[in-house]
Amino acid sequence: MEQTTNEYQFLKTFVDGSVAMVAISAPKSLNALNSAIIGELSHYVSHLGADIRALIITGDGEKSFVAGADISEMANLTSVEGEAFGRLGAGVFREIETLPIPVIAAVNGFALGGGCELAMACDIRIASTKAKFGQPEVGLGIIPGFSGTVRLARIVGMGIAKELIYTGKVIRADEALRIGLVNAVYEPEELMNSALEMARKIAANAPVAVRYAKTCINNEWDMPAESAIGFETKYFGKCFDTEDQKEGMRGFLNKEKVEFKGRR
Ligand code: CO8
Repeated sequence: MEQTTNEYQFLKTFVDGSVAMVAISAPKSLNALNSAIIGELSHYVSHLGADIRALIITGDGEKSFVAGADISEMANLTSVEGEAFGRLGAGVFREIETLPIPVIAAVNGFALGGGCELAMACDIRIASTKAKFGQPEVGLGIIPGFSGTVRLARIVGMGIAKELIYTGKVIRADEALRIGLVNAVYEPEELMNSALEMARKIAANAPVAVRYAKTCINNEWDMPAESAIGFETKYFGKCFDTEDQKEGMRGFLNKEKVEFKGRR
């Protein structure tokens, strides 16, 4: 991927065609998230180009994805300030979760606390064999504050989420795979290529359809079945208003490879 110049202090940004990648880069703290980094991440995801069809989030360096929220910034917070810091991080993670394009977390090392929560805000998580996951907050006298208590149970189930959060234990990539926290595990040198390959595959599909699929999955999750089925049917119908649908089906019937324009 080609690195792009940017105005950020803590983000390295890359682009490869319609795939973008951002690496969080704060080497002195193993990429721990302080409010400046959270602000930069928010700015970056809200200014992605309209031509970008998939985003990869990773951590810079060999050792860490994100080692949590920055403990030195949190140490002296009051309850009001703590709530504000939680709202800041949770807000950006929700922005990521609801981006109109799929987001892949390529977890290359420590994904602890806020790092695990960042990965969980992404649509898909893949990891290197060196990755380590955990929600160690209760060992610091706090609880997960960037939506970990919300998303972990939704991803791995209530019982396992409670065990991980109450014990604060750190698990390896193979265990994360076993419990469904990550979709796949790769050797470290294969991780980024695998993320890129997955992102390119997503980017080659009809962008509006991918966006509608994400909207459906995200929104139907906690709806009653009848409403969820109705929601999907509505979006299924909307697909037939798109040029991509006409082009995709024409290509299939004529045995031609189609390049989707992402047009409604
Ligand atoms: N915050 C600040 N600095 C950190 C963090 C962090 N989360 N993690 C690592 N660092 C720093 C270390 O202090 C150290 O700095 P220095 O070199 O100045 O001493 C440097 O990074 C390197 O770390 P280590 O020397 O500890 O490296 P090791 O390889 O020995 O250990 C670990 C790596 C296991 C990752 C270890 O650093 C560690 O346990 N880090 C903390 C992990 C953690 O507890 N994360 C959760 C934080 S809490 C959180 O994320 C809550 C999210 C919700 C917030 C809600 C707000 C209200």
